[in-house]
Amino acid sequence: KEYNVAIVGATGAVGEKMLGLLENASFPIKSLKLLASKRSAGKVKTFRGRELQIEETTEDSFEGIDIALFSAGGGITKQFSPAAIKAGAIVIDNTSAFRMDPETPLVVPEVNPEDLRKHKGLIANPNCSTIQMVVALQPIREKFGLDRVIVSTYQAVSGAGLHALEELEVQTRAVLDGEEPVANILPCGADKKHFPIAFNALPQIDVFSEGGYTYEEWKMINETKKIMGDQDIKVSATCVRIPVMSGHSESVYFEVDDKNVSVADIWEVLKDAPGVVLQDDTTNQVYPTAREAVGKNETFVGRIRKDVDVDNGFHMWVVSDNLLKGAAWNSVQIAEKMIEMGLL
Ligand code: 11C
Repeated sequence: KEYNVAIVGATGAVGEKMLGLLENASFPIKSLKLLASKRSAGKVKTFRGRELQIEETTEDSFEGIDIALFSAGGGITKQFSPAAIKAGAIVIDNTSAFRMDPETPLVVPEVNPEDLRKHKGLIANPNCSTIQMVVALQPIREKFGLDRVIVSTYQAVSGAGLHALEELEVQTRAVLDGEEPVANILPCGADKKHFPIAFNALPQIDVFSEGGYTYEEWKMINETKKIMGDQDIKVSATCVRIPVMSGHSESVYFEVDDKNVSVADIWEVLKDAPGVVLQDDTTNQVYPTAREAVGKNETFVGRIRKDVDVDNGFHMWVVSDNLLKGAAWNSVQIAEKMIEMGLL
């Protein structure tokens, strides 16, 4: 079978990566439709040597579409996904619109592919910072049990979109030229105040919510439990934006159920884990960095060490390309997995 695919949000940071990944998708693509807002309609992109014109997304855009990859903001998903599903498409949605909806599977193919079978037309792609963390934690959890996670993130600016990337660039130049950096977007376009990201670290991603945590932090907490299918795992998060273009890094502290686990045991599990690349040799300064992870689909793990005081506690450093495994690749991978499982 060959598939008719649509990308909704084709001009965004994630949409562009989806286009790039579909060039080499493992499944046959019969046609590709690029959809965006009215403003972008008429622009041209190249796919497999052919020029494709971007069309405005409307309710009639999905006739004959088998797979619709949405990444244009939650409002667009809410507005157009019902029409896509009605037209017979499977929607794979990269926004937070339906992630916590009990009827909607929230899937990372390395962790919970079986949840794909429960879909009702829409599958949600988790938040970028959650995806890379669960890819690294799941193999450990399967072998040794997982009781608790405390994560601090070092998140790249591309997570906030192309305009935020431009803001980082302009501010960096301004500071180097001895000027005052002007902030219009970060830490969060929807919030009242803005602070420079250049040469800075901002302990706010998304707006603040319950208990003094931001939405980004709640996403990491709630999505981890849903993907792992275990509401009892204790999860807490602090999400920080740093002046890196792409590649999210995370310091992950976790406690396993088994008290006799060693670092070597964790290495053994992670060295062959799906989607994981172990880079952990401190004597030779081998560990993952954001710069090296960019452009790759895997999640890189290093700096694994035992906690100084807690027998079953460990620390690790987890890095991945937030626009690839954190977004575009996980979405395309869901489509590939569904085809492999006979669901599409
Ligand atoms: C960031 N994690 O780095 C966010 C971007 O829920 O899909 C992704 C937001 C989302 O800013």
